[in-house]
Amino acid sequence: MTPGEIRDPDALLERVVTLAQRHLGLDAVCIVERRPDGVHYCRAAAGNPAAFDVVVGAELPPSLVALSEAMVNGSAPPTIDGGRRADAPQRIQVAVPLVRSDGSAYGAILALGRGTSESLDARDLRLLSMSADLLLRYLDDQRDLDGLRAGISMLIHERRLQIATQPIFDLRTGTCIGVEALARFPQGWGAPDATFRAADVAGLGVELERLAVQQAWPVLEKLRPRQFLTVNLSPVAAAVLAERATAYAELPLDQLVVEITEHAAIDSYATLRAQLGPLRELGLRVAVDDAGAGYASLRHVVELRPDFIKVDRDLVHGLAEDHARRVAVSAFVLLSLDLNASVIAEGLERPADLSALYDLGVDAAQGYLLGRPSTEPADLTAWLRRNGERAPTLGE
Ligand code: G
Ligand code: MN
Repeated sequence: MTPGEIRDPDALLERVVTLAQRHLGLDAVCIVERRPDGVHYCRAAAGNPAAFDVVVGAELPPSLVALSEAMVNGSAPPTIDGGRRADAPQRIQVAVPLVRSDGSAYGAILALGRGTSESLDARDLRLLSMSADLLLRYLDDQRDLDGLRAGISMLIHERRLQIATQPIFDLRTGTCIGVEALARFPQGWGAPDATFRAADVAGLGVELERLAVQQAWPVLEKLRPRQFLTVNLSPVAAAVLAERATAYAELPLDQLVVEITEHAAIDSYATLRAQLGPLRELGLRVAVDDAGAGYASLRHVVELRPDFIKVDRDLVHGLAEDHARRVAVSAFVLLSLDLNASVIAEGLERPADLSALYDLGVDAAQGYLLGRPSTEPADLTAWLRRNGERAPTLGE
């Protein structure tokens, strides 16, 4: 499963019961979950479930438990019962089991009606079985999501997030002007980006971002006077954390840069500007991250008036041999002049691209060529010391 594929939970359940009920033309359709404690519980229903004493969010009435249980434990096949039984002469029951992809039972879909079942046939049973298949994908996703949420909660609880730093150098002077804080998770969690996306899906995105900022805090103490620390924040987290930050007067805001990730959609620029505004007045600076990587980057730049434009590595890598990339980077340089911002090239890996950036008037750069992200305190100390002297890899 990739987290992005998880669909809206209850909407799908509602849709399935509604469609099934309309198609079958019966009075009610419901989705039953048999819980580990053996209780048969109605998760969703359409039509008029009350006519059969079925209530969403409550136990199934005793009269339907046997049918549901027969589906769950496989003792009866998918069934159309036309109400020929003496105890329920007028009742029609169509039922199929809900079995997870790992073979474990989840519950059943029950369709209920009054009258006789003459108009119902095997095709109707197939429709209900197909609906069950659809639901199973969702149920599996749901279980994955629960697991994901538990995992992310554990990460946050145990603060298992390390900070790597990566230096940013001024291309004219070779000075280390600042470092970016990059979150690193324990082995098995895959790329940090994916973990943040997963946390978002699990509803824990802001909390995880907050932990990253907290873990990055100690770096601030190591900076020299004019150096900065950048932290990556989604627009939502930036707004939430900005609200809380006003409480901390002791923050060295003039050494802090918030990188607003460019992939993220921004619902309201006005709100974000208003929330960041007071902090920016106190010295907080803002960077637009991954500029040029998505359609929104120009809008971010224009609306947020950042202090830094961080040009995405896809535009930087190979620009020495690519006219179009150079023109695109120049556009950001021009824009930065107008906004009184600085341009930082990201993902610099090749010396040829370094000189091309220099020639285009880009202010600063970051990338494997100048320093790989590192969790070693010694690396950080060495980078921060590079103050004023011209680094051997920079310029001619
Ligand atoms: O979106 P953002 O620019 O914050 O992404 C930073 C990520 O890019 C980090 O995970 C970091 O490890 C990675 N990174 C940093 N420098 C380079 C580089 O020169 N090349 C590549 N491919 N990745 C880099
Ligand atoms: Mn970044």
